Amino acid sequence: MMLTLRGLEGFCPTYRRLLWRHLRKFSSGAQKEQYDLIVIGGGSGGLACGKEAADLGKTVAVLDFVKPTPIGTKWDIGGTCVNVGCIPKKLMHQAALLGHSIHDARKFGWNIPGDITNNWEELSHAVQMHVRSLNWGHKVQLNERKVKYYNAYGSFVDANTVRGTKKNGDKIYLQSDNIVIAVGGRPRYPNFPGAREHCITSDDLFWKKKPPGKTLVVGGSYVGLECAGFLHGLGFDTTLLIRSIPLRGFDQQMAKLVTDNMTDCGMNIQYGMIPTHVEKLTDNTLKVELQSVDGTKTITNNFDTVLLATGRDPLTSELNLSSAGIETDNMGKVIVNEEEKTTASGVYAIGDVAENRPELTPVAIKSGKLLARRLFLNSKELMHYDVIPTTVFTPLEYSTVGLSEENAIAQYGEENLEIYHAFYKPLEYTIPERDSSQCYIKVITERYNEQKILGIHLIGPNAGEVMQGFAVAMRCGATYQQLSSVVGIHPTCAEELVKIHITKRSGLDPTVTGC
Ligand code: FAD
Ligand code: NA7
Repeated sequence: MMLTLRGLEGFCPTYRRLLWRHLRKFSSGAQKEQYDLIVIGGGSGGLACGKEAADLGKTVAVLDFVKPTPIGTKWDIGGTCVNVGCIPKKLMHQAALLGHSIHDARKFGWNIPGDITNNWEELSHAVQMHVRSLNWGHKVQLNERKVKYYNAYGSFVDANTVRGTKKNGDKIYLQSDNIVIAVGGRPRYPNFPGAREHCITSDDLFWKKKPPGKTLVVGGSYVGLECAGFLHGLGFDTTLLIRSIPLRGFDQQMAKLVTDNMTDCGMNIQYGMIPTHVEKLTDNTLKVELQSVDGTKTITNNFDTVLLATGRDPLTSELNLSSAGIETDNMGKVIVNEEEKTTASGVYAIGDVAENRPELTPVAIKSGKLLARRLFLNSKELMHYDVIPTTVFTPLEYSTVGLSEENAIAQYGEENLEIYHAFYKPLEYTIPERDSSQCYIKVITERYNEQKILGIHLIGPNAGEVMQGFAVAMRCGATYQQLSSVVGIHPTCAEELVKIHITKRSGLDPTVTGC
């Protein structure tokens, strides 16, 4: 029998809803657990949303399930950031930076004997141990809040019912008036022979027990650049393949400086080439056929590892979204409004799986928390998806908040902008005689009135640490006058931002000299 709310007309609305819930629970043979909130996906966004709702006294169930990669890598609760994203990536970036620092240390008088080499087995083991401690921490936090955690794959039965499938095939049925989709995404494999069989992605790299050796990294976006950056920094022979432009969507002047720096550090970057065939040889090395994008040139080269960083797909195809009336865009991302509502009443989507959202952990977390407060605390606060700072953790970090120069010109017109810029030399680069050619800052402002700041860009050591505070200022609507009225902290790289005064329009040399 198909049970509908309409079938209970005649009862008062409150009683009708209670009765409906009660009848639904027993209407299909399987027992259905009732919750105030069901979250599908225990990553950055889903966990934040679920924990916040539980802190507000609500009953919450979280389903999280990781399907292994084609070569069998799998991990535990916490999602992309914890297991195969931000956390292991930043730790490996730090390991690579330490290698540089040890070289510098000699110039600063430290007596460091012998060759400096990194032990991949030790590094990856340490990283994996830390990740496991975070997995454990998430489980403890859910337990403390009495959030019911299911290691089960969720899919929709209808807009109020989720079916969870456990590893052994057992099914559970959960019901709620509030369901949050927070399933994130996974790496996309290009369609050439050998891609799935012989190549790895960022989902495998951090869990790799053996050193990657001579590595080909495919993809010019930040995942590709960051992985290539730390692999090269750890001492692996690394080639980076960029099909068209680096860091699409980011300010292209900054992107070029980032890749120039990588080339200056000795990395081999090849532009306009794509892999077309990967074959495993008897000695376990990979024979890779590379072709120019225009198809005129083909070369082959052998590598120990091929890492694909060619984009990510949202994990929506197996959620049975149509049964609940939830619509997606042509990339499979869930269509949402500013309240994170999907096209189905009572169903929401947050994080990487939602359309038009910056794919960043703090974005997923904040939108999850705010959603829980709107659902269960009568809050009206919406997530702001503009002025979101982010950092590309390449060997020389690039951090940014606000508009790129290209987008500022498109939105405001070049004649209405003032662009301040400066090349600078970090003090810590002087004694080790490090090249600072790519240490550069750019502040984009309105040209007239109070000169509201529209975008800040910084390439240099610890750029991410520097940018966070400037992002607060931008969020508060800071102007150029306010920026330049601030006294710097000397001697730092951050002070160069408050001292910035040379405009691109002036044509003056933007090289900072002396204090
Ligand atoms: P996720 O964290 O991906 O969580 C989704 C969870 O749902 C996963 O555990 C998944 O297995 C599970 N799941 C999927 N389908 C189902 C289902 N049907 N049933 C049950 N469970 C399911 N962001 C930053 O801010 N800073 C960084 O430095 C950074 N570095 C990154 C580096 C790399 C290599 C990558 C790949 C990403 C990086 N990101 C970074 C992006 C960041 O990891 C994501 O934006 C963030 O994890 C998105 O969170 P989410 O909750 O939307 O999804
Ligand atoms: P992105 O941002 O989608 O970028 C994918 C990159 O891979 C981009 O440089 C593409 O080049 C390149 N690409 C795509 N397909 C191919 C093939 N077939 N061959 C060679 N190169 C290719 O993906 P990321 O994985 O770096 O990051 C995705 C998100 O994950 C990101 O927003 C983070 O939040 C985490 P193109 O520019 O299209 O020429």
